[in-house]
Amino acid sequence: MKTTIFAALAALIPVGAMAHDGVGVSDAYARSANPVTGAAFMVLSNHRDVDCSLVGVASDVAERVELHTTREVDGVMKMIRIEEPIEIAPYASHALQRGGDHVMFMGVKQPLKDGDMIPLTLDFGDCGTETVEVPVDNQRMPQPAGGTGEGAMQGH
Ligand SMILES: [Cu+2]
Repeated sequence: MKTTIFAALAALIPVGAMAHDGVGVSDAYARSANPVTGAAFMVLSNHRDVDCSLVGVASDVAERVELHTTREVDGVMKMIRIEEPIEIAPYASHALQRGGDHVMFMGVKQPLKDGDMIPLTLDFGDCGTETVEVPVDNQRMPQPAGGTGEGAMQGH
């Protein structure tokens, strides 16, 4: 898997050699769940030798932007707002993926269409802030490891 390879490389390369010394964002994409709701997924890679935490997300594409996770509650997969920061260990990666943690857009101002670019700001607290452009890709299939991602997205 790409994530594993990247983590292995990151562990071998001294921090000074990296172009980036905070938290890197890769493989980002967003998709529409329905005309007013969408979600974004990506891999967060901590390039530092200290814990970094994703403490907040912001975008002007929607009225509300939240961090969510997916959990089984009474046998049903449900999306729940994350209250605690998402911690990323030194030189580790954390995937925001279907069926797991994700960025949720609620009250989307315009339906998310393929090829649209969504500006997204990720706040990593002491590890800095990253602003990325996330492409909308409604055709992309969930990762095999994403579990019940597709079902979990429905009706939210
Ligand atoms: Cu959600």
